Amino acid sequence: MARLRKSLSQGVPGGQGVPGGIVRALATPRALRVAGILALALIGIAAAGAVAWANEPHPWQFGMQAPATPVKERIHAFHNELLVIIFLITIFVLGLLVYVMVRFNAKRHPVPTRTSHNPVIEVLWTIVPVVILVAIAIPSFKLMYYMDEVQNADMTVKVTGHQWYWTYEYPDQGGLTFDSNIIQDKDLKPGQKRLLDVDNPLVVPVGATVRVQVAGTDVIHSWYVPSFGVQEYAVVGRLNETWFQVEHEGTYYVECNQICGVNHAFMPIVVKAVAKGDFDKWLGDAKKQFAAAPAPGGADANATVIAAAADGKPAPEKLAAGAQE
Ligand SMILES: [Cu+2]
Repeated sequence: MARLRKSLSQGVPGGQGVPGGIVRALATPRALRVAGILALALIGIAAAGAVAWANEPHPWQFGMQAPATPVKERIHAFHNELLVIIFLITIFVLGLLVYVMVRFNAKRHPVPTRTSHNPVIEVLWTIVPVVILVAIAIPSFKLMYYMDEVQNADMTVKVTGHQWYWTYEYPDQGGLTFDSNIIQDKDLKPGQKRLLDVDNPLVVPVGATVRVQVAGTDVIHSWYVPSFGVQEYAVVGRLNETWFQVEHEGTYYVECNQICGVNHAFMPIVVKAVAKGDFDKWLGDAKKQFAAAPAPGGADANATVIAAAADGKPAPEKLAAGAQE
């Protein structure tokens, strides 16, 4: 660094162009060694991220969770494209700043020029950013519309946010409905994740296109699964829609993503993506387990979760007890 400072203060032989002192300073064996170590560390971090199958938050997590749906894959790809653009712009601006500091400092350039306008540069610095923004906007809108709506869904799941738990409903399955509550610390079994595991996770088949409808009954919550690229607000009186198609079997752990009151941190989301056969088996069991979930106003397929929850639907323990009646 001392060498770099000295080179900078000495200025540039020849007076014009790229400061040769900086180039010399950056080419020293020590600087090259440091750059090499940094590059290796970056490659290591990138490789670790690619290998680890992150489907839950990890301590000191770096970067986004690994994608499990086509939407999230596209979000990753777009993110990486933007990183390249941002990197190039930042390097360009940094280069300009360094050039100005070296070439036009008071010592080297005691008599400032009186230039106040340069039409060519002014047009360029208007047009070029516009072109860059349009180039970013086109894939951005494409992705937004791709995420927005799905035409041919294989199944529908309705998610309702409450203070402070979630209700899942399968309207295509005779209105199968159940609540998903956090497992309290004292009830955790070995292997269960504190603050992340729930009693009844949402189960979906791998490969199926799932339409997700999200609603709320009290305050705003947010149903959020980063590996799916899904984040949808649960708002009273609104039915928001999104979709996902999970490509990898696994359990995805997340949490509500909109501050919704004192127990906001205690309404995790667990989505299990299982093979089609396992899903059918689970469906059979779940229908029996939650059969006596009499949604007030009729347990038909059209009974909405909103109505059920607003009328004070019983807790899962009660539901299970009711099933034995
Ligand atoms: Cu919340």
